[in-house]
Amino acid sequence: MRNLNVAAAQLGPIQKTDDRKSVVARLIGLLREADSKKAELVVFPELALTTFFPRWFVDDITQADHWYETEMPSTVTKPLFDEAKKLGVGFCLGYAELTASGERFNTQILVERDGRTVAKYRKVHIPGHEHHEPDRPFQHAERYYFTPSNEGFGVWPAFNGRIGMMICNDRRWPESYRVMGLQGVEMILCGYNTPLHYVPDPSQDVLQGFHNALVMQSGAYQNGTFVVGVAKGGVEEGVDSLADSSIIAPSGEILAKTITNGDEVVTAVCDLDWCNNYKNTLFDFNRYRRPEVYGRITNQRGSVIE
Ligand code: CDT
Repeated sequence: MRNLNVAAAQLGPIQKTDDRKSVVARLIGLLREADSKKAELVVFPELALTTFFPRWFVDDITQADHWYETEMPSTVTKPLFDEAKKLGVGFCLGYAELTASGERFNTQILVERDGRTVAKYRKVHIPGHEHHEPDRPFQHAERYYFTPSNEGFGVWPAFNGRIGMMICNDRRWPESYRVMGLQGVEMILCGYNTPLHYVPDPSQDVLQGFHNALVMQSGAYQNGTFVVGVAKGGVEEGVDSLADSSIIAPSGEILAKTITNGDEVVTAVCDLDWCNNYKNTLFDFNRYRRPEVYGRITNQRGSVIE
């Protein structure tokens, strides 16, 4: 048995006027609650330090610089890192990253229980639109604010297991899970901000919770891995977002799920050896996969009708 007690630390809304200091205080509160539940790893949502700013468009992108972090930790985020190290709890935190060379990424950082930074993951699949679409009730201009990362999906030895990361829209793409599955991933950490209203096709609105569970449970099962999906939910600046944070087993079963759309911590003890029940049987990749007939997966982007 390799038990890892993991916490999904869901956030309720962060409004535009909430400053970083108050948000970090909320994160520390959730961290302490997770610690009181004996969690060793606490997973926070995507863009967990600010409101979901891609819902507004600015003509000059530098006007949005204040939403991004230029260092991690910074003076304002350091108390979270210090408290986690003091408690001996690791964490995964999503934030907007502005690099020294001026690149903008939607990023998650993974920090071990001793305070060591394990890795940064930068979002690969960037949804939404590049340009201002004034007819929308709210923007989802992630493709304006973030560069899609070309670094791909890593898996790192940490927390006595093999840990991978993805961010929000990545969870809808089977390739995200499979690339990590092919590196022996045992737990995938995923923060998200998912508006309940999907502007391009509102018929999907009532299915948001179903689709969220569908993709993460399938990805877990098909790759023999735990998945921890953590929301920033509730009504943020008038936009209602999905909560439903959950911890999913390699069987595809949900072990723990939030019941509110506000700040809430749920935990589950995850035996990472459970992954082998799936990795060594039905999903024994080495025995059963047929990469020689999967060429289209990496050779083309859109579907080709011949
Ligand atoms: N943050 C993020 O990636 N959200 C998307 C919303 C749908 S695309 C407008 C998601 O896949 O949940």
